[in-house]
Order: sequence, then C-alpha cells, then structure tokens
Amino acid sequence: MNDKLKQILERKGPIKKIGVVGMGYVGIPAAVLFADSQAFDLVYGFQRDSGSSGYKIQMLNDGECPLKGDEPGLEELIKKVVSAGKFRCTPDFSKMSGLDAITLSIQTPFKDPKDLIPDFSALTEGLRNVGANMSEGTLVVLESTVTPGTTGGMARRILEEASGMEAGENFALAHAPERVMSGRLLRNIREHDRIIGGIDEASTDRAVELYSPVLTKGRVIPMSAMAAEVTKTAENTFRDLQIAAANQLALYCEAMGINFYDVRAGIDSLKGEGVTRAILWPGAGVGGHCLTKDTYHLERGVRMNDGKLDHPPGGESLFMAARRINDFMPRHMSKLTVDALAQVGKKPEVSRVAILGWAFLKNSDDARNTPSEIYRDIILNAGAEVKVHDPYVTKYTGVKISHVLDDILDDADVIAICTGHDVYTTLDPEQVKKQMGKDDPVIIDGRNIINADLYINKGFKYKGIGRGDKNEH
Ligand code: SAJ
Repeated sequence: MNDKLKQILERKGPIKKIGVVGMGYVGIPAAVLFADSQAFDLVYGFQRDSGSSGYKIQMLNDGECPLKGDEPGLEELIKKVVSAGKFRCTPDFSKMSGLDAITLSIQTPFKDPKDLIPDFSALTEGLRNVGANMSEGTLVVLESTVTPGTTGGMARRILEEASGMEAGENFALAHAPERVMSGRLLRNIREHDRIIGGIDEASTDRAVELYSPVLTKGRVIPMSAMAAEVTKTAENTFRDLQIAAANQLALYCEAMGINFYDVRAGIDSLKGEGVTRAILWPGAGVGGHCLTKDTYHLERGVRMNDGKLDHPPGGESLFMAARRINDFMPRHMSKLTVDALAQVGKKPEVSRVAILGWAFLKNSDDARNTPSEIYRDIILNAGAEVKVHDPYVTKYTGVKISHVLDDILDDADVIAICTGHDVYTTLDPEQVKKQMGKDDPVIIDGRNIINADLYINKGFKYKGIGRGDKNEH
C-alpha cells in the first residue's frame, strides 16, 4: 500500500467535509444523502453560475429541488439538510480547499452522436477546478460514466497538473460510477450495490469510507479504478446485447412465419439451478443516454490496449454488432410500414403516418436518443406526411408533438406504435378506424402492446415486430 498517502489520510482522520461537483440528477441526490448522514458534518454542492443552470444554486439553498419529474423524498431531504445547515450550494470553487472528499457528477455526452467521441469538456473543466482548489489528502471520486482508463489517465493527469500534487501520494483518486435512474434517485443510491475502484488500495479504502454510510440495502464492491470503469460501461453493454439478441431472434421469427412471443415464453420456461435465459424484449429500437453510448465507451477503452487484444481476425466486436442490430430496428419498422402500405395499394409519398410515442421509454417523458426520431426521418424521406403523438413528451427540437390523439389519427393511413405507453394498449380498434376514415388502415406494432386479431378483424392491415405468424395475414 502507498504509505505516504496512508499516513496523510491517517493524520487527517475520518472524512467529515465533502464537496459534490455538478448539481444534476446524479449530484443532487448524492450530495443530500451525504449531508443527511451522521457520519459527515458539511457538504458543499458546487454549481457553475452559468446562464443555463446557475438558477439551481438559489433554488437548492431555498430548499427546493431543481430537477424535473417526480423524485420521491428528494425535495423533503433537500429542505431537511439545508435547514440543518449541513448542505449548501455554491459557485465558489475556493470552498473546495480543506474538504476531505470531492466527487464529480458531470455528464459525459457525445459531441455528435454520429462520431461517438465523448465530450469530456465539462468534466475536464470540473477536474481543473478541483485540482486548483483541493488540499493535500483530499479524496477525489469520478461518478460520471467514462471511457475505461480515464480515471487513472486523463483525470489523474489534469488533477496532478492543476494541483502540483501526485495522485496516490498526496491525494486519493477513485471511480464510483452512478447507477441511478430517474424517478428512483434516492432509492437507487441507497439500495444498489456500489462499485468502488481506486487507483490504489489507499484510494479504494478511502472511497469505501465515503460511500458506506449512505448505503442501506446496497453493499460496496471494491476493485481497481479500471475494473470499475469497465463494470459500469459493460453492465449497459450487456443489456444492449441482450436486447439485440431478442431483436435478432424476432427478425428470424418474422422470416420464418412464427410468433416470437411464443418462442420467448418457451425459452423463458427453462429454469433451474444456475440455468438462466435472460431473454429480453424486441422493439422499435433502443434509445436513452445509457445503452446508446456505453458500448462505445467500452470499445474505446479496449482500443487503447489494442496491442494486447486477441480477437478473431477482421471480426466486428460482438458488442458493436449488437449496437448495429438495435439501431436497425427503426429501419425495420419503416420496412414493415412500406410493405403494409403496398399490400393495400398505397405508396408512402401519398400516405399519412401517425407516430404513437416519442419518449425512448414507456410511460416516461424522456426522449433522449429516441428511436422514434430515426423511424420518422426514414418515413419522411420516403415522402410520407408524419404527425407525432406522445402523452408525456412536451417539446422536442424540430418536432411538433401533439397530446391530442384524435388530431393525429384524423385521416391517417398508418398508425406506427414506437413507444409502449400504457395509454395505447386500450385504444378501441373500431373507434380508431373511424377516426382514420380509411377502408384499409394500417397499424404497425413496434412494442407488441396491442392484440393483433382485434385489429385484423376490424379490417386493419397489421404488422408487428416478431409477429411472423400475423404479418402475412
Ligand atoms: N428496451 C428494449 N427491450 C428491452 C428493454 C429495453 O427494446 O427488453 C429499450 C427501451 O425501449 C429503451 C432502451 O431499450 O428504448 C433502454 O431501455 P432501459 O430499460 O435500458 O432504460 P435506460 O436506458 O434508462 O437504462 C437504465 C440503465 N441504468 C443506468 O445506467 C444507471 C440500465 O443500466 C438499467 O438496467 C435500466 O435503466 C433499467 O433496468 O431500468
């Protein structure tokens, strides 16, 4: 173990004062949970006083939650720790001096989703601010999802340059990836196991000391920083892979004229000690800000060690193939649409398509990287007129989204269900057909949420992902 750092930490004593950089949907719950713990005395939330997010500073110091959406218990907890004087939000980075631990929860989006190069600019600015203000013996923790190798590479270099100190000697450095989902922020932090990876043993131990007090059901899982970075990116890569396997099998079932969902029920029935078949669900595509990027972080990380990778020559990575299959699904949706129109003697350029669902996830208003957009662009390029309905999403750059279903169904030739919102499961085929006003309406079920026979018996031309048994009815 690195004795110098160990001695510095022992001299400093237990962690009491904490800083959290980035007051977003990860940083805010993390900061107030630290502040609510008896183990710690004071937490600063650091937030740039920028035009786009500076408003959060006053809101938080007034005990209000600046996050959208319902986060059970969060606003009450903010009020509690602010009034107890245990949490304050500030744009003054000089207050980082003397803190025992500083975590960074800063988004790492892509500059352009097309080239999949992460935009680390906000993270590097945060690291520079921490390096310039932190004291000897501080523990620095990255919570953002990063390309494997970042903590011990770029982050370490920036912190050392800005502080003039040495990681592992004068300060501790670790990665503890966030695993929170909107709507369950506090519960996720308290109950999920926490992956904790230091650049060395002393850093790992110090980070375990920081996170242990906020865990209720969750336990800490210590490992190296690189292993923690790979764990985070790979856990989403594996989910993306599982979804791609379901999508590929659904395409096979369509080609073979069988019902994927019968096959899925059959596969899923195989259970027993150590026997698992985590077969997920096919659909109109994979959106969101996790699964659409974490595979590329993982692949970029292994590319940095390219010389050591043994792999079938010329073979694409299994994980990249999975991304390609998932990103193909909106295209498959458009093929089902064009085929169905042709079967009723119509062409896309003279058709109206009603897209049902813009959010990337059912019963959610989150539309980040929504596959509905890929489908819409393809159908627009085919010449169709497109209208979009979503019960939750209010606005999306460049797309008019209606909350009134009747407006979208009026005179539509096609209904394309892209998001599995519950509200679409109870549509009445007879009423929908009347609203569309067509003798041969088309319905494309991208999320397997309607009863095919009900619509077919009412005169709809039906196509569904995975429904090889019905697509040629
Ligand atoms: N999807 C499918 N088939 C499935 C499951 C999902 O097509 O069987 C699609 C969804 O429609 C959506 C996309 O994949 O478009 C992503 O869905 P998701 O359920 O994975 O939701 P995310 O993207 O919010 O994933 C997050 C991740 N959490 C974090 O990164 C902290 C992921 O690790 C979680 O497993 C996931 O939530 C979850 O299980 O809720």
